[in-house]
Amino acid sequence: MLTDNTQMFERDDFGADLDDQAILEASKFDVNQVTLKISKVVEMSELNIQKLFEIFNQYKFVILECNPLPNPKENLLALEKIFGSIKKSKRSEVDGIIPVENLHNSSLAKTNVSTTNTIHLMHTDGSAEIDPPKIVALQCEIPSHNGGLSQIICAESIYEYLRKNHFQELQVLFINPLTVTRVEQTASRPIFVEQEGKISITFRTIRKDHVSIEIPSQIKKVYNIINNYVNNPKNQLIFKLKAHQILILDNTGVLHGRTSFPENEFRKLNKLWFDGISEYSHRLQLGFMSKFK
Ligand SMILES: O=C(O)CCC(=O)C(=O)O
Ligand SMILES: [Fe+2]
Repeated sequence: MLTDNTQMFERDDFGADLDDQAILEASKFDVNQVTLKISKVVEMSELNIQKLFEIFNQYKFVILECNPLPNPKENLLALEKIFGSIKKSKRSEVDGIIPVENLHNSSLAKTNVSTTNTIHLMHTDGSAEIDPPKIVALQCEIPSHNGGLSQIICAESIYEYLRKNHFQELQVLFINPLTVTRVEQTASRPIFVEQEGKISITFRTIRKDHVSIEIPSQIKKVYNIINNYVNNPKNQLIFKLKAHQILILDNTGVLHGRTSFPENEFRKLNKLWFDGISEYSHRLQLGFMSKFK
């Protein structure tokens, strides 16, 4: 079983040869139920803000579909009012936006899978940061024609899978930390953390890139179980982001990834991180409730 799944994502690693239609159909996910159409973020009505939170709190992600703007980044930046202060990463531009596009053979593409056309395996953002972003927004400016599909899996479904099938291992996950190191940044925390009855996740799939992950021997087995579970397309919600859509994720409540796309296709996303602290914080439900209390 381990080998099957590994082959599945390694095949994708060598080019976008997975059949998009087959993947989308296997996922059987109707993206319309998480999509909210608005004109522009700064003009969102209270009713639409209410709908945004309803979808976000139920699914742990939402897709905002905006009318085209001459400068689409305006919509992305305006989300700060709802999702809290912008958090910068090492790759952020002055406004905080992190460009996500294939940089081919540049030195950045060698250290950052985000700026390649290869598969971005399931992860939470900022796992090497001491304080990872609570919210991640990915705005699609130009989708690729083939591949480049967005993949999501809820932390709660991983937890439920482990609770039913690997109960002992689930317990050790809360105690033993993963240490994730990227260039000069490093952070250590357990995959699942419980605080005041709420559970959050941090996870990164191991691959041959510049992020190193130290896994204590006590959780090696369960780490591999999670790795295989989350990278199996059958367990993922899969869809294609369109131009003018912004995918907004609870970075403590879901893992995300994207399939590969052809080297000769141009695909462009803008990414922005938020800290979740805003006048709307009390309406945001991050992570998921523990079933044990
Ligand atoms: O390219 C995408 O769709 C997602 C990219 C991503 O997850 C990232 O840059 O962290
Ligand atoms: Fe990401």
